[in-house]
Amino acid sequence: MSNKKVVLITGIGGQDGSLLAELLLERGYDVHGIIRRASNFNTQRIDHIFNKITLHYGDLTDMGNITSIIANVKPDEIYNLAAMSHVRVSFEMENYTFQTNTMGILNILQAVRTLGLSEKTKIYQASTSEMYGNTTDGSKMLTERSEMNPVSPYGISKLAAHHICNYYRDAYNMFVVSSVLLNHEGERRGLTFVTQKIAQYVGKYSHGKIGKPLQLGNLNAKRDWGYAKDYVWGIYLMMQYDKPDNYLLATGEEHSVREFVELAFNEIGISIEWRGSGEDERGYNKLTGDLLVEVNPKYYRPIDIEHLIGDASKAHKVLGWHPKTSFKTLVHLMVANAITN
Ligand code: NAP
Ligand code: G4F
Repeated sequence: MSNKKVVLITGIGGQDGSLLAELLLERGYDVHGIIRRASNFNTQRIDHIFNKITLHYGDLTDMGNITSIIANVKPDEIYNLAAMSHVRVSFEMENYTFQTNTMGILNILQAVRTLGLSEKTKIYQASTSEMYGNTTDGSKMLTERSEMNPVSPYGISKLAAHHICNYYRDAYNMFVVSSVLLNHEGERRGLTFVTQKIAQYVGKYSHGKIGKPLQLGNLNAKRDWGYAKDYVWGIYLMMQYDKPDNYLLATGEEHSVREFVELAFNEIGISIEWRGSGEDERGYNKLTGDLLVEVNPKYYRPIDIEHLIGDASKAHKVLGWHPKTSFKTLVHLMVANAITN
């Protein structure tokens, strides 16, 4: 029998799941992951490690399927990274968002408990700053203890999941960690999240692929944007600590969508000049006057969160976790990747 620790990662094909799979392979784990059946290949982010991991077809909403995977794999650690993770889409897919994000973790917890694995299997849940809602104007740093008033189906589904995790840890004495992650991005970020959308546009523009101007929604929104690799390291540390607890990971800085646009175009030597306001705001190349960015209300949300900024002191103190990548470096890495790929 192998001494390797066995891990099961849901959402292994996603941004964080693929980064975590690499990290755990490096640390000698036997890595298993759950992917969904799709009519096209959906393993681009894990193709380079395909032969080193074991994949299982599954869906968080399918209790029988999840239970049988856990029964077969008998993992030492489960990282639940699968989610309907797009906030705007959650307004259009409310029911499915709850089925995946809330019932999904409940299915995992119930499976572990009923299979008699409660003492063996540690469980990680990816919670989110969307759980806070509009509770700060940016002058107050969010912590693990801040008030939570989510304003999106996504945020509500994740807050319910967070409470389910707390309840399982307290009621059944299980090793369950639920951590609040502020936005984290990188080269593998999904194409419809704002940072990657901007980086990809700038990458194409640098190659002369000039179509219509970049279409964006709320330019004023501010986020605490970190680098996904740093966050995945923090997630790993939480699961290695001797007792389960909830931690918040953040950089402690917030920047607006508008600032992200400016820095991203700066990477290819373009300065942006903004003219107009609200739906009529536009971003021009300061030197040539070319129109580069337009506001398109199609990308507005029924309710948006204007500020998200977090204080990760607890993770610093207890786990020794610090984000290593600055905002400027993050933008640089994403644009450089978009230019080369
Ligand atoms: P992501 O790139 O969107 O990856 C999510 C993964 O979940 C994808 O592989 C997706 O599969 C899979 N998935 C979706 N629905 C599923 C279902 N019903 N059953 C099984 N798998 C399903 O997300 P991420 O950015 O890596 O985020 C990882 C986790 O952290 C998520 O839970 C997210 O909500 C949470 N989080 C992320 C951030 C952030 O800024 N990135 C911040 C806070 C919390 P397909 O590839 O087939 O779509
Ligand atoms: O990139 P976003 O879609 O990320 P959002 O909504 O903050 O959610 C991400 O972070 C959460 C943590 O806080 C995660 F839990 C969640 O899974 C996801 O990873 O939007 C960021 C901001 C929003 O205010 C949005 O209104 O950018 C604004 N925005 C402006 N124009 C846009 C666009 N967002 C998107 N996706 N597309 C736009 O064109």
